[in-house]
Amino acid sequence: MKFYMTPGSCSTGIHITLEELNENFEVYIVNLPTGDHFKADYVAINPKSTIPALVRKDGSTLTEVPAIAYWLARTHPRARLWPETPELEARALETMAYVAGTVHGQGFARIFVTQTFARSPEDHPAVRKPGRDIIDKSFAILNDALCDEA
Ligand SMILES: N[C@@H](CCC(=O)N[C@@H](CS)C(=O)NCC(=O)O)C(=O)O
Repeated sequence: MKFYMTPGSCSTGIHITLEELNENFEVYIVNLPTGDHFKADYVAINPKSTIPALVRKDGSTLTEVPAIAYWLARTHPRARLWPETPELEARALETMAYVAGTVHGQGFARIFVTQTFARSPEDHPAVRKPGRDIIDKSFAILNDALCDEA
């Protein structure tokens, strides 16, 4: 498989999962700061211009962290990464959707790529503050959820 990723980004979770599963894959670094993700050769692979993207053995591309994580878990049942009951499956999806959509997309994105929310540097503090608030709130929620499961 071909794994398109950027070191230090949200693709790291999928990178760790691929390693944990002892999968064979080639890494392709997509340099976000220089805009590799908007270049035609990458857009042809992932028109969303986001990483991660996983090109599988049949040549099809899978995107979105929760979808890639789900597919990897379900196609490696012996690793027992995916729960078995509808309740636990729903809880796993609930957590992945929250982390990818809210914690990452609404929280950390405001801190790491502030300029995509507001071009003018003087507006950046007003973008980062709610990002920080979202992260603090979501970490508390996830901490409580994980403590409940323990
Ligand atoms: N919903 C996507 C989000 C992926 C995403 O936003 N990745 C960031 C890097 S952490 C990215 O590609 N940013 C490029 C951009 O937004 O221009 C997923 O779950 O894979």
